Amino acid sequence: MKKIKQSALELMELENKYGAHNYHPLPVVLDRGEGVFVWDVEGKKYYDFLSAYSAVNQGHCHPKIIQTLVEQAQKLTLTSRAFYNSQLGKYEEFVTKFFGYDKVLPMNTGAEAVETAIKLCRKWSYEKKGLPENSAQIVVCENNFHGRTTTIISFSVDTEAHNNYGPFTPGFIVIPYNDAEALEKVLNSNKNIAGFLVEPIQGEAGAYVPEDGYLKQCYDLCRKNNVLFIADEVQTGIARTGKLLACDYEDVHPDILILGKALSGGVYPVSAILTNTEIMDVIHPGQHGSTFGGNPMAGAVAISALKVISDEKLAENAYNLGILFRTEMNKLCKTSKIATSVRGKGLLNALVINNEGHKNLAWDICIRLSENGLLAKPTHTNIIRFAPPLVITEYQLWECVAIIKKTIGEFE
Ligand code: IF1
Repeated sequence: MKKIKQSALELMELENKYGAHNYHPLPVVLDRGEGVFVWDVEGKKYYDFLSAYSAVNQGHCHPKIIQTLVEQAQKLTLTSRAFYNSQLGKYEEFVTKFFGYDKVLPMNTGAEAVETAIKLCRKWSYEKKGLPENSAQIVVCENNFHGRTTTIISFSVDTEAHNNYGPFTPGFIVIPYNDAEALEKVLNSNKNIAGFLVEPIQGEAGAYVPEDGYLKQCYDLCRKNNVLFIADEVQTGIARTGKLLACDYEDVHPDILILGKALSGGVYPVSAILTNTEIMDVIHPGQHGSTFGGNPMAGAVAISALKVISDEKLAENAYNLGILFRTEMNKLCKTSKIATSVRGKGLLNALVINNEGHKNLAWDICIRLSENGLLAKPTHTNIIRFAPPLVITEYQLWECVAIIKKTIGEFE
């Protein structure tokens, strides 16, 4: 067992005593980050294989993004949308051209962007598609994760996220993920469907990758039925899966694209939805908004964060190193009794742990990984997600593969 110094213990105790217990963190207290590394309060250095749940794709404290943040912070931070500001229009032009859409609606957190997509989809369905008032249904998938608001958790099948938060928001139909036939069936039997909301890869479910062609099939079914295809790329977007968007693998251009997390490089909460003019224009002044959404800090930072993605070719790096990572993990799984399989795309990967007879094995492995200098977090008790910042080099990745193999070996 690693000895935890008093200063770290005190800091953990403060969180335990004064903070809500809505998380169960690994016992490390982080103090500093740079690129793929973070340091704890005792100065121990770790590879960060969580990347703040894929928010710091550009690496911790990327100098260009931080420079933008600091310069903008010294100039103007928040105006509200009661006035124009000198950054927003430039950002809106940049982000729409970057992703190939007509228009953007800026928000702050991922959940808010999902909420925005739901509201826009519903409004579009009444005003353009012509559904009867309050009849709109949005189809979602089992084991989805789209955020924590009351409406979003209304259609979560995760009991932890859902139970005892009712009454819930109606208007959602849950179908199995990775099952285009299920979508076809529901579209054929229900004429009040406005949209299909889907994660191109299910993140929280443990980097669950659907079959090739699934997204395209769903997209085509949506087209055929005049239903909006809404992609939640909050976690999969911004180069994480080896392409700018995970939907790019199937040449699918979602009707509504939802982004968050790495849109700011993880330095500031910036989220957005992107869509075409015909859909976006159903929202008029006063009908949706946010005090912070579209603020000048967010705009400046997001331009900088997206430039880093393309300038440093992070999608290509994630693509190539993802292949290397899964190849090495597959080799590990062949010889290991503990590591059973690896899945994922780009640098969003998950290792499945055989925890029969040792329920907390994945957690214990993560503790040992941290002692060995690599931070990762278990999900669903037997899955370890591995998602380093995309600035990781091949040399560094080999070092991390060695740490993972050595650590698993310690449990065999
Ligand atoms: C937490 C998971 C990751 C997301 C997708 C929207 C949001 C998220 C696809 C909401 C957020 C998070 C939030 C974080 C844990 C986390 C997570 F394990 F729960 F699933 F990343 F893997 N759409 N994902 O993944 O974005 O409002 O948080 O900005 O603790 O809730 P947000």
